[in-house]
Order: sequence, then structure tokens, then C-alpha cells
Amino acid sequence: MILIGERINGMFKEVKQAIADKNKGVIQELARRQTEAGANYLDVNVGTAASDQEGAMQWLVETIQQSCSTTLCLDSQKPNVIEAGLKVADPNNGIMLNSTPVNKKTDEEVFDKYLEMAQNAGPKSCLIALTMDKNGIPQDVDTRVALAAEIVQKVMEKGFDTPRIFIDPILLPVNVPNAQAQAGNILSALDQINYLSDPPPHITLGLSNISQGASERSLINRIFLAMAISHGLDSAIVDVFDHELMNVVATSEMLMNKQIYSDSFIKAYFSAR
Ligand code: THG
Repeated sequence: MILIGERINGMFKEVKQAIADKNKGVIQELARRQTEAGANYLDVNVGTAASDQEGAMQWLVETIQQSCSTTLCLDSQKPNVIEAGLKVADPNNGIMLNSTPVNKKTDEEVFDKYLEMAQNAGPKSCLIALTMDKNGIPQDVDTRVALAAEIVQKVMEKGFDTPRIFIDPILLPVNVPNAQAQAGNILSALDQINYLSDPPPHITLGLSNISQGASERSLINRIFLAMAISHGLDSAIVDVFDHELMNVVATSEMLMNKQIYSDSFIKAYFSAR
């Protein structure tokens, strides 16, 4: 399971404050602790409050890189903010770009821009692509799968290997009126996305989205993650500090026969990461 640590995001008060105060210690501690907890990538999102988003992204990337070499996942819907991060990102660490829709009303070329940035960012770079287009986020299974197919086709045409693409079918909060069926629809979409190409694209999700504003947040996150792994999810943006969630990852992978059973399978899973 490829895990992307969610905590360096201006959505969190502590991070927002650290960006405003240029408090490096808070960010470096989050980077180090998430890496220790098992994050393969660190999501880096300046949030919406930062007045200078490009400057904030550069400061975050530079600050994190001073303390660890974990691969960064630059998270912004604005190509110029990603571009700013790429300018200071250490190419030796690899990079993930997060994320682009297939197209959008205000920018028909957005996908090509993100793909080009990923292609110019070195041979190991990868890109998260959302099953979303100018009509917004689809609610049904078929449109999600059709958009995923369009993404796979686009990247194949540009010679970008399909395992460098992470398709994100966009998880919505379960407490939003009429959104409750979406979790199940995503599971059905996962089943099909895995057959789009050989080798298949990776699939990822912003797991914590599902429980935003709900009670029993960690329970909802943990159960849905187990369900999604059983439908082929192989990556997620998660709270790696949720220890039980990490145990769910190890146990789900063992039950899916991705790791041999032993009485100490949880310990074995994390020492092999
Ligand atoms: N797909 C992709 N990238 C993403 C998302 C996605 N990046 C951002 C987000 N969604 C994933 N990361 C988070 C991080 C935090 C929360 C949810 C998703 C979260 N935050 C608390 C809240 O909103 O209640 C903040 C609590 C606090 O302030 O302490 O839940 O879907 N590709």
C-alpha cells in the first residue's frame, strides 16, 4: 500500500499558523513523524488561507527537505503553485503531483499542463488524476470509469507509463445529503479501473474526506479503507498517526494475500516498509 501522509496541509490550524509564522520546527516535526509512522509520500498543501500560495509552497518544500528526503506530493489545484514547488524540489527524491481533473471549464488544457510538469520532473515522477471534468464530479459509477479510461488513454498517448498515474475517483463526505451511495459507487468503480490497462494505473483516495463533519470519524475511515483495499485500492492519502488505521492497512493486505501470514504479521509489515 502506497501511503501519502495528509498532515502537512494548511487546512489544519497548526500548519496554517506555522506557515504564517514561518515556524519550521512544526513542519519538520510533522514530516519526520509521518515518515516514521510509515508514510511513503508527504502531501504538501498550503491551504486556501495563505495569501502568497506560491511562496508558501516553496517555503514548505524547502523546510521539509532540510529535515528529510521523503518524496513529496505537491497538492494544489493551481498549476502555478505546483510549478513553484517544483522549482525548489530536490529531483533526487522523486516527486508526485496532486492533482488534475481531465479538463475544466476555465482551463481546457489543465490535464496537459500537469502531465507536462510531471514528465519534466524526472523519470520517477508521478501524477494524481481526478475522475472529474468540466461537468464536475460524477456521482455514478459509469461516468467515473469512463473518465478513468480517458485518463489512461491520454497518458498512454504521451508515453507516460500507466503505473506512474494514480487515479482518484474522489471520495465525498458521507454526511452530505444524497452522498451516502457514493462510497459504494466508488467501490464498484475501483473494480473496473483495475482492468483499464496492463499494468494497471494506481488508484488513490483522500480517505479522511469521507468522514469530514461526521461523528465516529476514525471508525468510518478505518472501515472504508478495509473495504476499498478489498476492491483493489493500492494507495491513499491518510492520517498515518492513526495507529489503528495503520493496523487496518497491514491486516487488509495480509487478508488479500499480499503478505504471508505469520503471528507477527503487523510487525513484519511495518518493518518491511
Ligand atoms: N484527493 C486528492 N488530494 C487530496 C484530497 C483528495 N488532498 C487533500 C484532501 N483530499 C486529503 N487530505 C485531507 C486532510 C485533512 C482532512 C481531510 C482530508 C480533514 N481535516 C480536518 C477537517 O476538515 O475536519 C481538519 C481538522 C483540524 O483542523 O484539525 O479531515 O480527496 N488527490
